[in-house]
Amino acid sequence: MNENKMNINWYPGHMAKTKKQIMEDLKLIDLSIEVLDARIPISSQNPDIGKMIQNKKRLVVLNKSDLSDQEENTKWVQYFKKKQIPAVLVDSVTGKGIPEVIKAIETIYDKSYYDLKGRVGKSIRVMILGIPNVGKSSFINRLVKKNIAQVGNKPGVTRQKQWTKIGNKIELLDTPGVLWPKLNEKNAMYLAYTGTIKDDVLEITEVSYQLLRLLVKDDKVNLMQRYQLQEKEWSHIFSNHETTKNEKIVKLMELIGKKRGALISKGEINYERVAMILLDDFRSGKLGKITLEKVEEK
Ligand SMILES: Nc1nc2c(ncn2[C@@H]2O[C@H](COP(=O)(O)OP(=O)(O)OP(=O)(O)O)[C@@H](O)[C@H]2O)c(=O)[nH]1
Ligand SMILES: [Mg+2]
Repeated sequence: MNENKMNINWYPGHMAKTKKQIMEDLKLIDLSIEVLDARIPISSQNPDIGKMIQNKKRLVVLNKSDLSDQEENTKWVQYFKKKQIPAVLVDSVTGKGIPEVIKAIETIYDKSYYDLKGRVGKSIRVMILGIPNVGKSSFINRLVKKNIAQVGNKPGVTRQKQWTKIGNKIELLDTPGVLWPKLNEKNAMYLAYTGTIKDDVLEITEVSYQLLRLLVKDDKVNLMQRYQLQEKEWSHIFSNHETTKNEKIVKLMELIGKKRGALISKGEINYERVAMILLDDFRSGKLGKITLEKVEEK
């Protein structure tokens, strides 16, 4: 992997400014909701979040849980619970999990909190935080049940603080805080697989190749099904003692390419095309529900 390509400057020059803005906004709120990608709950988390929100209450939303493995989802909820952080599984496209989020917010801020703060009858003030593309806007739209935030858009430049009421107990700061992920080599690759790091800054054949390496280990069944691979085709590649692991993965890419007709001419494989197919299939969930970061590894 090319080192220069890995060390992407996500928000050149804006990082300090963004952080300052978030720190300002955080002063106004009671509870921060951290939106994570359920397929990569660690790599999609900002490592400084704990320090940033300090003694504020926290809630984790494991978003895109429709794309991740159900068993792993449950394990991740337990993982955060052990750290005293309530976590809720959400699919912000369909709105699954949203009622549970509202319930969780209300549970975190029970009546005693307001009595203590002398804020009886006041609303809970909430802010959404998360790295780019994790689904903050989609989640906010679901939470307030209308399209106030623009999905798929880049964070805006000018901004006015606006609070949106959710029911009669919750007030939401309508601008989410965009955090930066930690970009060590491993995290960066996970973020590339999920499409958080844009393909034009990384070599897509390399990203796809590395993803396939991972999938071969844990998700053989998904690959076999999606590309209609035969067991004997698989073992022909993987039982060959004369090829290296790298060569085996390339052979598998070629096989998938043949199955999909991703050819340049005369049977020559179009690797870039295969790479696109694999990445699209993974990101859209066509390869099945797959969690890349497992709790056991943490
Ligand atoms: N399958 C699935 N897709 C989702 C979910 N939430 C968001 N998406 C998709 O993820 C992409 C990014 O969603 P956004 O809501 O724009 O993400 P964001 O965090 O606001 O992104 P920025 O504003 O760029 O920081 C869009 O294509 C959404 O449709 C989810 O729960 N499941
Ligand atoms: Mg957004």
